[in-house]
Formats: sequence, C-alpha cells, structure tokens
Amino acid sequence: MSVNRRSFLKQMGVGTGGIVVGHAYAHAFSGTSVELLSNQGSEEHELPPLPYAYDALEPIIDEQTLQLHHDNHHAGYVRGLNRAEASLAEARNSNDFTLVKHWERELAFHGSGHILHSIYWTNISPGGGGRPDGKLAEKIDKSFGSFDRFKNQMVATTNAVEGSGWGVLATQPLFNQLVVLQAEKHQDLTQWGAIPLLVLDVWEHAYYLKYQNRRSEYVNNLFDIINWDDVALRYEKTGM
Ligand code: MN3
Repeated sequence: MSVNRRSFLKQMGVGTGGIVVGHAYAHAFSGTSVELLSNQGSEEHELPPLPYAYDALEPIIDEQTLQLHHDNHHAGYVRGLNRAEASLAEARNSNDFTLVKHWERELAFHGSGHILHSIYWTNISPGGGGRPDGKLAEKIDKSFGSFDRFKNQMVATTNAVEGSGWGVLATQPLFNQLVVLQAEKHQDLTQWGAIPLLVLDVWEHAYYLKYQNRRSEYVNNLFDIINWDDVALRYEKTGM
C-alpha cells in the first residue's frame, strides 16, 4: 500500500490500524479538504477495514447487517469503482469510447458509494450519541437555527429519500454554510462542491433485516450512535 493510499484512508478517518475515534486521530488529518477527494492515481482502491467489531453497534445495528453491509455491499462498490476506472483506462488506451456513457455512470455510482460508506463507518461508533459542541455546534446553530431544528430536518430529509439513498449533512464552502441534502442512490441530488460530514445510509440493506419497513425507527436510533467527534473533525478539516 503506497503512502498516498494510506494517507487517503487516514484522512477518510478509517485508518489501517483498527479503531480510530475522537481526538486520537486528529493527527491523521493533515491536509486540506480537497485532498479528501483527490485523484488517487492509477492504484486500485481498497475496502477500508471496519473500525470496530461487527457486533459493536448492537442493538441499534445488528451484527449480521453490519457484516453483510461492509463485507459485501461496500466491497462491491470498491470492486465496481476499480472496474470502471480500469475500463476507462482501457478505453483511453484503445481510443474506443463506445461504452464511455456506461463506465462514466459506473464511476459516479460506485465511486460515490465507496466514499459515502467510508464516511458512514466512522460517523457511527459504539459510545456515540449526544450532540456536537464547539465550532461545529456554532455552525449548525448559524445554518439551521438550532441543533434541534437541524436534527428535525436531517431526520425528515433522510426518511423522505425516495428509494435507495442517503441523508447528508455537508459543508458547502462555495456558500460558506452547512446544508442538508438527500442523495438518491449514491450520486444523485447533490450540490457541486459540497463536502459530506455526516451521512446516514437508508438503502434497505442498511436496516431491513432488523427494522423491516420501519426506516424512521432506524434513522432515529442512528442518532444514539453518531460519533460527533468524527463529524466535528471532518468539519474542522474543511477550514470553514
Ligand atoms: Mn449501504
């Protein structure tokens, strides 16, 4: 694994040495927000290890769901991203862009899936919950009126995702504000330039084994395991 790849994973907060929580991994954040999403060159992307045990988020997220979600679903997005990049490289080599529309769609879908899941694993943790403090709390108050108003919008937004997707709290540096967005699938309905801080997965694979059709119960319960230290570090890193 190259230094670049390791550094990228650390910046994503997923590290290579197991659990990384709270200020202990502040040192891993050394670059700018842009580096979080920078081109990693021609290397293959890798599935980051889950930063806790499969049963660590019980009872809110059950062991079987977490294992399937990480080892199968997230791994599939990593494979899909590598396949799309390899296919586009082959298209450039042969100057045959017949299937470029397909591979560009795959690049957006799987690339966004890999990014969002890598953030999601670190956004939740055993011992999470509560509410943010410090600069992030101030910015939430300024952008949404109060934490409770933000939470109400975040919950409603996430519950209302049509089909498979995500609720997303992001910084929008171009507007100097925080914004709550929906993502349909992984890549639709964003604002260009937004940097995700907190992402809540509401694909059925994230909750259906335990919660069946009760998406809103799952979303409400997620707030009991949100790792606000991770969200705050992501916010600090944007320099806003
Ligand atoms: Mn998922």
